[in-house]
Amino acid sequence: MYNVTVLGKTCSGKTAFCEQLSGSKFTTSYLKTIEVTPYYFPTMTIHDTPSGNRFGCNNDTLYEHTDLFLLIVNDDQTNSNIYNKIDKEWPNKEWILLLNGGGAFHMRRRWALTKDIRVFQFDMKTDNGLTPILDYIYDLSIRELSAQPPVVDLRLGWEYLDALYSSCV
Ligand SMILES: Nc1nc2c(ncn2[C@@H]2O[C@H](COP(=O)(O)OP(=O)(O)OP(=O)(O)O)[C@@H](O)[C@H]2O)c(=O)[nH]1
Ligand SMILES: [Mg+2]
Repeated sequence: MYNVTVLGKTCSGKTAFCEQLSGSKFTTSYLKTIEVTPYYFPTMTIHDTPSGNRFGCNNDTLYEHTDLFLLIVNDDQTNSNIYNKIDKEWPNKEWILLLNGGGAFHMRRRWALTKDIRVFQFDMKTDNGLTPILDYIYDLSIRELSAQPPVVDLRLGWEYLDALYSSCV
């Protein structure tokens, strides 16, 4: 199963994004996320995360098993603390930067370019730009599934070899 983890500051739109992907209607109401919340899809699990470290949660195991990080931002900055922290510990993970809102995000885009990170932009209120993001993530998760065939295939392979061998003797 492909593991996706959604990161970002408080009120950047992490939960709204996850809810929207699971078919919920957009709402302006806000409820702070206080624990990691999984959203299940056929080929992947997307984990919504609480922002900050208010509850002292340790997400190391989640980060370790994450195949793809989605960093959601709704402000324009030259750097990302959360990226720096995670990349230091787990370099070479796949990242995507999601720009939430209609701004130009010049600094964020430049930052992503220097890190070779793919950028998407969307606005959930208008439901604009979500489909290409979901398609892209879905393609990545499918690629992962085909790269690691189920174990049962290997077992069948051994049975086949066994039969081949005994018919030769
Ligand atoms: N107009 C507009 N509002 C948005 C968008 N995304 C999120 N919001 C609003 O921003 C507020 C916060 O969104 P959440 O998704 O709950 O934020 P969060 O990143 O999960 O916040 P924490 O759980 O505190 O970390 C909500 O009131 C949303 O309705 C968007 O794309 N457009
Ligand atoms: Mg949230």
